[in-house]
Amino acid sequence: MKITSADVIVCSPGRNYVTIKIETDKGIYGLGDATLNGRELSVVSYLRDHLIPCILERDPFDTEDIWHYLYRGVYWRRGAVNMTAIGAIDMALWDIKGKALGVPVYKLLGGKSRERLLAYTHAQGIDTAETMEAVAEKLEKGYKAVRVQSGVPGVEKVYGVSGEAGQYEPAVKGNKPVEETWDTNKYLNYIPGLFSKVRERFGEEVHLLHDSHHRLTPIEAARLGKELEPYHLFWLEDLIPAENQESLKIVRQHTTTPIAIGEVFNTIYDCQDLISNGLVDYIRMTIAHGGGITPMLKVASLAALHHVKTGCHGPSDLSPINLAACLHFGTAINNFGIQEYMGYSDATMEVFTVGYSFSRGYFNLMETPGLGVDINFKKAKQYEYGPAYLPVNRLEDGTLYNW
Ligand code: KDG
Ligand code: MG
Repeated sequence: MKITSADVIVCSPGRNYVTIKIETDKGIYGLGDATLNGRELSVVSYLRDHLIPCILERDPFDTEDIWHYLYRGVYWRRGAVNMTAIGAIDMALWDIKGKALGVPVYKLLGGKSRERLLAYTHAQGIDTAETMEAVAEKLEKGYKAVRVQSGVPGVEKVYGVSGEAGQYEPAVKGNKPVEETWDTNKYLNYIPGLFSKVRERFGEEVHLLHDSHHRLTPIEAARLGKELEPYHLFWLEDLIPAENQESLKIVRQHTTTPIAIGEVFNTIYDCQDLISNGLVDYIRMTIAHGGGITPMLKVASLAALHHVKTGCHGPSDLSPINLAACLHFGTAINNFGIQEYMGYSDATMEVFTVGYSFSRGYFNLMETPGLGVDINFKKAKQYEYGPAYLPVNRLEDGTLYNW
């Protein structure tokens, strides 16, 4: 079998998505998600101008060699744009392999390690009362795990909270990022009380998660982890920006609250030290931004050696193709932890059809060959791309801060 052509589709059914379609001489095609929120067109250009020409005529079954060709062979390694593009190609090749053999991708990755996959969703509100109602609503829908984010008194707009009814979408349409403000002190004073109330009302059984979205220093993170200990979180996510990984030791020395990091990582080298030094409990890397299924199997193997489980990033700013790839990966590996699931807009689900279902807190994979996902090009064309950016963050005195 040979790759004969490939192209990239950019569409915006509710939000921007980039999809690669790779065609073969046997009439089988594969799809991959190449979405990088706020930097979509850079990945499109990288794929069209540089990577696609390198994969023509190759046998799509040679995923290992093609991956190394694109990773080592280009000389310039790592980076979000590069690895998202490689990830999309790798995903599409696994899709082709599954379709060619008539089996779902998970069967090629080790087979079935579990019947269904635990997922967590997001509950958010502008204040404690609204957040509690949002949690209640998710539990009524059958979710077993809920990420709780709330507006903080005295802070105008907080990560994870939309301020309007409906799905939270941080990327704002326009030609440059909007600005938000942040106050760590107000946040740290508020969050433990919120979780105390959530536990008191909803009991011990529900898994609770929280995302600090890279906003704390190590010692502030240590304080938050410690103060949240009585509420037994499933995980506390992205407490600190993870460039300086040594600093996670400070957090670890002070708290038993489980730590999840890695949604912005794109190679195994970004998480190697964190995992092998026992500094995280869950690795958040996802298939699209982690360079594809091929390298993520290696991340999972490394993680398994150190008691670390997966918790793949699965926001609505990655398409259902990435989610499907995460579910095949999660079905096959032994150390699956949990899958993030925000749900998708009706417009998104008009464009993509999927081979998984979601019920009462768990995903079930169908036995569709390949990744089990498709895209409707006619519909996709009706939703035109428009630039959208993630916000930037400033402290109240104007200092630029982590978003
Ligand atoms: O594009 C950025 C979002 O995907 C990110 O802000 C979402 O932190 C996030 C999460 O945990 O889903
Ligand atoms: Mg996050």
